[in-house]
Amino acid sequence: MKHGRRVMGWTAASLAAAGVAAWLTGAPALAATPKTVGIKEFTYAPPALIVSPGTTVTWVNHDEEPHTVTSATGAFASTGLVKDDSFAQTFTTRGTYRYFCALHPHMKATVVVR
Ligand SMILES: [Cu+2]
Repeated sequence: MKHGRRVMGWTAASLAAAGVAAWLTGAPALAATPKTVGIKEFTYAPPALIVSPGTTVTWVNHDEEPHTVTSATGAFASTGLVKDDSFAQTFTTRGTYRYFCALHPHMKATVVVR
């Protein structure tokens, strides 16, 4: 646990440094980097994605089987995504967003906006 916290701190410091570098050079801020969740072998990857408010998350289905991205609270819902289909959702409010696949309800994952 202590090791994990140290790694987190290092990562945050590096991201902050990169953000300053991006600001100095006029490059787009890191917060604008698109975030993608892959769906493969009936699994969302990563299972827990942490993003900043305002981030658009894109899901891409890599399976032959159709899947959905369905909010557990009804906050958002994709249609059935066939292979190589994608679904995008922009998260503006901080919180924990659990979602699942309506076709395979054992498939579950989370987006954390903070
Ligand atoms: Cu599914």
